[in-house]
Amino acid sequence: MLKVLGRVTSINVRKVLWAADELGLAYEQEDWGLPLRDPKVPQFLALNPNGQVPVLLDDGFALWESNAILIYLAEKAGDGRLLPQNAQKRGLALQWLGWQASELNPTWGYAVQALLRHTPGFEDSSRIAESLRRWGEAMAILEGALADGRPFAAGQLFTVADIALALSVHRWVKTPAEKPGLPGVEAYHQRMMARPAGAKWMADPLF
Ligand SMILES: N[C@@H](CCC(=O)N[C@@H](CS)C(=O)NCC(=O)O)C(=O)O
Repeated sequence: MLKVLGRVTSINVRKVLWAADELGLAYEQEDWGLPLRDPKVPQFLALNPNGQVPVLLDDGFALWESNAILIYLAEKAGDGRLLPQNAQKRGLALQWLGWQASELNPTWGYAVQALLRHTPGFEDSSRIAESLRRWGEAMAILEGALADGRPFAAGQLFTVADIALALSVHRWVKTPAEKPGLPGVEAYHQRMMARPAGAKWMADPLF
C-alpha cells in the first residue's frame, strides 16, 4: 500500500492526500514534520535529503517534492484523470501547478505566519503589509484567469493544478486581513469545497 509521510497541517502533504483520495487510492499516512516528528534524522534523510515532507513510499520506491508526487500519482492511476493527455491541456495544468509553487507560494509566508499561525517573531506590520500586497497581486492573476468562466484552472477538467491552487486559495480565504474582493476566486473556492476530497482536506482547522 502507498504510504504518505508527512503531517496533515502541511499544505504540501495535503496536496498528496487529496490527489490519492480523488484517485481512490488506498494509503497510510504517517505523521512526520515538526513539531510532531523531526524529519531531519538519518532515517528520514535517507528518503528525502531535504528533511522535508511529504515523501511518498510506493513498494520500496521513495519520491519527494509534492508536485512530482502529484504527477506520479496521476500517471500511475489517473488514466486521464487529474492530468490530461492532450499536450495543450496538460501544458496548462502543469503551468498552473508550477505557478502555484514558484510564484504564488513565496508571497504569503510572512502574512500566514503573522495572521494565521500567530508565530512569535512575525509582528512587523510593514512586512505583513508587503506580504499581503504581493499575495494579492498573485491572486489577481488567478482571478483574471477564472474571469472567462472556466470551472478549473486549466479549463474544463479538474487537474492536479486545482488541488495545489485550491489549498492555496483556502489559505487566502482563511487569513483574516483587509483583502481585495476576488469573486471568481471565491466561487472557485466553493467549487473545490464541494468536492468530497476538497471538503475533507480543507476542513477546519486545516488551512
Ligand atoms: N518543495 C517542497 C516543499 C516541502 C516543504 O516545504 N515542506 C515543509 C512543510 S509544508 C516541511 O517539511 N517543513 C519542515 C517540517 O515540517 O518539519 C514540496 O513541495 O514538497
